[in-house]
Amino acid sequence: MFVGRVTSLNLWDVSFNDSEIRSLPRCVNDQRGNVIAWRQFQKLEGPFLISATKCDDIDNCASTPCENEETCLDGQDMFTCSCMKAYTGDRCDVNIDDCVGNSCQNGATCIDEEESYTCECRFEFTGAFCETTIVDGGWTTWGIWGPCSVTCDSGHQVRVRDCSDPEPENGGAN
Ligand SMILES: [Ca+2]
Ligand SMILES: [Ca+2]
Repeated sequence: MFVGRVTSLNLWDVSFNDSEIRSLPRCVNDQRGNVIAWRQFQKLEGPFLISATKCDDIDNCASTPCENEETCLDGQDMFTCSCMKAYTGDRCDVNIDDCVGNSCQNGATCIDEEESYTCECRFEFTGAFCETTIVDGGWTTWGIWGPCSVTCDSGHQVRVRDCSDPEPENGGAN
């Protein structure tokens, strides 16, 4: 029983001398054995481990197996995806987690993107990393009453307060 790896086999019903064997063209599809050609042998069932040779190989990248427009490298009976950008995995289908070691602050949620991330802030924070606290303006206490507009009958008096305690900051209410 044959044990091993068969990568090519052609059988002829004539014998060749050494120089004729050496002169047989390689990787030419129409130059095949007239008893059995590799193309037929490939279809036989047996205890063989058959793999395509350079001569039989196809473009394994033809089906564009790599995702996210990453580069496919054709190999012998295989392909390799070369992930240069934001992805990893055998088919460049796994988005690299850019949230690892992220700089989002104050309990923000990190949103992974392509070669970057964004911070989704809790409501009282803002900034790219949610590092800035939003301060809503607050009322001061009332000032003292002003003078009455008349000396008798009905008049009016004025007192004021401002929205400045604290001053609104970073987009807070005012
Ligand atoms: Ca190939
Ligand atoms: Ca990512």
